Amino acid sequence: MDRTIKRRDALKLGAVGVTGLVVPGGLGLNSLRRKERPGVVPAAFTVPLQIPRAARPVMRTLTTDYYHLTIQEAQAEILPGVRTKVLSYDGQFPGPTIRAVKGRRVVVRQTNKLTGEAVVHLHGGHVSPANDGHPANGIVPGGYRDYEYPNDQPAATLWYHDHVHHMESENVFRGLSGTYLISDPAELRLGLPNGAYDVPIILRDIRFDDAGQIVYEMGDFKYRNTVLVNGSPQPYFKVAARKYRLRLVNAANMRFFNLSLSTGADLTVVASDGGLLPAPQPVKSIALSPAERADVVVDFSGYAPGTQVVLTNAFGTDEASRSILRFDVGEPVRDRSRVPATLRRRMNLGEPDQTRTVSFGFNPQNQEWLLDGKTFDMNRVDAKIKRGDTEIWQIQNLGVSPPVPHNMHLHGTHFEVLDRDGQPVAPHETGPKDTVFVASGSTVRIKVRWDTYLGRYLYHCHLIDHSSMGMMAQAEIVA
Ligand SMILES: [Cu+2]
Repeated sequence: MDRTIKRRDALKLGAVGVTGLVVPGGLGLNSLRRKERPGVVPAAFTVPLQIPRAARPVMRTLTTDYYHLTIQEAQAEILPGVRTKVLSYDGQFPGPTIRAVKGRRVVVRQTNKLTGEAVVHLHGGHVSPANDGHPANGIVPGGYRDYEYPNDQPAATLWYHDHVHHMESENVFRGLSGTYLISDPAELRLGLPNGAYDVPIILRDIRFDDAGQIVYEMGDFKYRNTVLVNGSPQPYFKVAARKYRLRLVNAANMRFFNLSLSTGADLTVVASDGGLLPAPQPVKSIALSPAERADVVVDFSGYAPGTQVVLTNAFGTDEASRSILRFDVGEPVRDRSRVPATLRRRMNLGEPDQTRTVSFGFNPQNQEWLLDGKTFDMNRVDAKIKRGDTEIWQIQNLGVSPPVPHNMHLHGTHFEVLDRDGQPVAPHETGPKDTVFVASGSTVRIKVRWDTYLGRYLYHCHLIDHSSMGMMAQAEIVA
């Protein structure tokens, strides 16, 4: 505990202007909220950004990389000097990064050493239903399951996480998620920043008790007040004065982020959930709902060594959740990377064969979150879809008061977002997506096709506490 300080003191330190970003009146606001921020949190930007280690294959053949991961309890040092009990893949918080290459199969043996069931979903993976982490296929305590991932899809930032029904939100909150990155030769040829300059930035929030242990409460969006970046609160990241590819992953259960650079410089979006956009899109800010990803290129070459650039979150509720990561710019280094004007061909799913409407709702009598008026039943098929058919989905958030946002995640495919309430969508939503934000009272139209496997895939709200409570359904892909 000696290297940690109480939040109260952290606020004082913040107020003396370490970041230069403390807003007038901010302290007063934080004082009011102090009771909602239990636990011990270090002063801003005192811990280095952790880069989750890459998983090492246990065996490589001509066609396949084999991994063994263990789902287990572990102790993680999230707050300096504090051992926090987490759930983990291989003892890592967040889980190890799996690096796959298009066309090379990956097989992950997941051994469950927890006392309850576990099941692993590769979010954004085009995998068969048997390997998709359906909650019907749980791994019993002491058991294992081999997940086969063909990686027959374009380069993309995916992530894997738990999907046990009713437990997924708690399991993910306690640590069961990690990134899974697919690269491919076409993407490598583009010359985007690579290697040490290609960095996952995994964002989430967490709630601690006074002893620095995780507190999970279903549906709690109020007290999960500590934002973590790659598992640390408000880290700093020493960067060279050159371009970086930052793979932004919203791995939070319920929290939305709206990200910008404190200097007002552009974030150049190059990819979304399912991989590259047709063309790079410079933006001043990027909003990500839970489970959405966006890869951005940030160019630090214009800053003098010693410059501090903060990744800010306009949706933060206090200084610590608004200033979430600081880049400390170092010396310039040779940078041969580039961002070409064209990245890939635009998705073309053709003319739609049919239109389907799905709706997010709520039953105030029993407080149930509903998809199409129903709570999830894994023995029920909610949508029969012909393989190869192109469908338009009109996804409605029917709205409640006060308004609650949702988002839609489809398993087993990627889709094109057509419009939101008839309006064009944000630049990062113009690429292949697997999760899309649907504001209260809003309708989003997407175009989608499942064209590979037959069988059952989930679709659900990815405010994962909502899906845990039943805001989930399943499609059956039929011949
Ligand atoms: Cu929801």
